[in-house]
Amino acid sequence: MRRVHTRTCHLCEANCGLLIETEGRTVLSIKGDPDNPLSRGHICPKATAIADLQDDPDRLRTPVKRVGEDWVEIGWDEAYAEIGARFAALRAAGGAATLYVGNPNAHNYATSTQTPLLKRALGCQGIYSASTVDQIPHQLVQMWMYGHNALFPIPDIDRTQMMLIVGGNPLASNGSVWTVPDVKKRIEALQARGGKLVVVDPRRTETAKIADAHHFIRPGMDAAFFVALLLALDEGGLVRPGRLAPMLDDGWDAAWSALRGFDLEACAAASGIAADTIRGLAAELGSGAPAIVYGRMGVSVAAFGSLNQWLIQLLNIATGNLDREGGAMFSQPAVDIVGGSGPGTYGRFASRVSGHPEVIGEFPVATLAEEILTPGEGQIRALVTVAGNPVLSNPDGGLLDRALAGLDLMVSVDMYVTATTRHAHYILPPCGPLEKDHYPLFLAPIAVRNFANYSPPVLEMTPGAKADWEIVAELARALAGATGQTLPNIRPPRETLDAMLQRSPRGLTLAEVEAHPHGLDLGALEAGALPARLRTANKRIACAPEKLLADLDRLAAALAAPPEPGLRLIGRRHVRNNNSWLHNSRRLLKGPDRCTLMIHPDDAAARGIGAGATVRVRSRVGEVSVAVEITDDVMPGVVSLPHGFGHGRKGVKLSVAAEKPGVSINDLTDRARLDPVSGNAALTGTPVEVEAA
Ligand SMILES: Nc1nc2c(c(=O)[nH]1)N[C@H]1C(S)=C(S)[C@@H](COP(=O)(O)OP(=O)(O)OC[C@H]3O[C@@H](n4cnc5c(=O)[nH]c(N)nc54)[C@H](O)[C@@H]3O)O[C@H]1N2
Ligand SMILES: Nc1nc2c(c(=O)[nH]1)N[C@H]1C(S)=C(S)[C@@H](COP(=O)(O)OP(=O)(O)OC[C@H]3O[C@@H](n4cnc5c(=O)[nH]c(N)nc54)[C@H](O)[C@@H]3O)O[C@H]1N2
Ligand code: SF4
Ligand SMILES: [Mo]
Repeated sequence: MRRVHTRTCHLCEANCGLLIETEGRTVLSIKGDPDNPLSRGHICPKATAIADLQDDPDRLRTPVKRVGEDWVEIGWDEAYAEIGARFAALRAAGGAATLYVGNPNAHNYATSTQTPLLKRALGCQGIYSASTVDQIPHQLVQMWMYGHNALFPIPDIDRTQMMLIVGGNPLASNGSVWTVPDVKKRIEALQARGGKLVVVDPRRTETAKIADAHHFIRPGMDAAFFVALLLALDEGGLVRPGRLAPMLDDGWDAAWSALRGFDLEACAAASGIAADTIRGLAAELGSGAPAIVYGRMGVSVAAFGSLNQWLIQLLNIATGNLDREGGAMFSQPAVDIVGGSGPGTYGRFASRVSGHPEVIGEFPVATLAEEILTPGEGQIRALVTVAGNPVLSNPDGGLLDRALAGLDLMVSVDMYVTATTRHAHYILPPCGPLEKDHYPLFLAPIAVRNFANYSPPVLEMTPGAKADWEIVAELARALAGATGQTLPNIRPPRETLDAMLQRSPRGLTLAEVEAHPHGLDLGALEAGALPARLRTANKRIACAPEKLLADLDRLAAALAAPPEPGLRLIGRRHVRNNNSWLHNSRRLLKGPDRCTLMIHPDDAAARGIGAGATVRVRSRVGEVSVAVEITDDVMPGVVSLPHGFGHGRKGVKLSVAAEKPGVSINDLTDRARLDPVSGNAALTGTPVEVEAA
């Protein structure tokens, strides 16, 4: 029988509504849902690949155990028992264990209800996750300024007149830390009403190409650019927080006295953007019309990631655009994570080898390899990964690769044998993507409208299969049982979700949400939401968190140092890829090889490199060989390589991806380069040498 199912796409942050037509277990089509109030029918090529994922013969359907270089199938109970026994022995011998949680967990509410118990069973103090190669600076700055790490300001693109995007490429990524499906149409609407989009990026990206203006910036120098923008506002008498003024604490003046110690011209020169261009941008941002500054991956995965996110907040406050229609706004989601969880933590304990402070219970992934490789009490000897591929996604993946190979116990909850999971002793695969329910727990709160949408499973679960949350829950109990711990009984995630909905200020039930299969629209974001949402003790915005104010000295030192010569490597995303996975879908793989090194014609000529040549790219930690793409879309002195490739490693079982395996940018990125405040890896701006192979 043919049926059309409504569903929220779980692949990226955009949360598009889908219409999935099935006949039995066959997916006939996947289309955008025109009646979804948030995505309005938008869809990207990745969504159709959900069917490929569901049917992929390479996708593991049963647990497997590694015996030498072979994988043998094993029953669930046997797997849990063996893992439990090995874990108990390892713990008895004093070995430490930890957890790595990957990006797909942000799109899986059910698993997130279980991972805290897995952490507890493993006995680890802090965990590792994709957050420290991604958005942790946002969360840290929000925790310090607004009192809760999940108080994300959301760019109100639909009502703004001026949007400045720094280090984000929503035309490829479909938005990040910003659920904004159909972003291209929203940008076009902004332009049609006389508004303007300006992009600051070392590459003329897909977004830059449709923007009203684009400015190249020297990788890693955004903090200097933001300081220059603030100084230009000050110089022009445009610092006008207006109705925000009573909400600002004493830090506001402290921040300005520190900022005024910088020189606008020197900051502009360091960023590579002319001072007068910056003055022009300040005039537009400070005009009084609704305006937004938004910064994403390019400014987060940088050595000044936290400083950048702080300076962005100051810009939106200085121009009176925080918590205002058409500015950076705060949501009132159906499930209120802010009200329902603690604010987040910092520095309660530190990482063993390098002493990095814990941030919201996490250690920097940049330190995972050293924690595995450095002997001593607390050395990590066991690792569980849940939906993560750190060998390809973490800095100095080559070293991590070698570190994982030496673990005494590694268990991966994943459906593929990847660059990472090939080191596992056991892989526990979840059911197919269409066999799970879905609620965008972490993404609805960052959407451009308040909305809720629950999707039941499209297909019945295959007998013997399990959802991720069940695997994580059962694994946690197996580990706990083997080491004499008891964990609470398993509570079905649907029940937890229903309780979270009911506890939140809107007081919805899951049944009420489910009654709206196309999504429940809870209205536009409301101006003036912040005072009731602020979680700081004094109910004011903490404008100059101590660690950030102090970090301005590091910026000053960087500005005083002579610029280092040589090329800088940056990353890139493509609309047909998703991090390191979805590379095994033939329909997404179509077209020319996307894993190329973009290089400016002048830089290519200076090295005698011709079009299509294969080059060697070398950094402090590694080397790759890759074909070049000569283009003036990258600024001189900058080269760009996409991340997520590198499927050619021995033992990876991704037969389609293997046709165009590419190389991993993270064999070049350096774990020693990170933002010391948040521990986020500085993936961007890696110094590299490029030469003809
Ligand atoms: N140089 C560089 N590195 C980067 C980035 C960059 O821009 N440049 N981006 C960073 C960012 S933003 C992120 S978020 C990280 C991502 O880093 P990770 O989360 O470590 O890696 P992913 O590539 O997302 O891999 C996801 C894994 O989960 C598996 N998987 C997918 N869906 C499911 C599921 O439903 N259940 C289970 N159990 N497994 C599943 C896939 O098979 C894959 O192995 O990479 C980061 N790394
Ligand atoms: N198609 C697709 N969509 C995705 C993903 C994917 O892999 N593929 N991944 C998802 C995930 S996990 C995330 S976190 C988001 C990320 O979403 P975005 O942040 O929008 O995506 P990126 O393409 O990483 O954009 C970063 C931009 O920063 C620029 N950049 C690099 N270095 C610098 C710098 O020093 N300064 C400045 N100003 N810019 C710099 C890069 O050229 C790039 O254009 O995308 C999500 N959506
Ligand atoms: S933009 Fe993201 S959410 Fe929308 S269809 Fe594509 S992958 Fe899915
Ligand atoms: Mo991400």
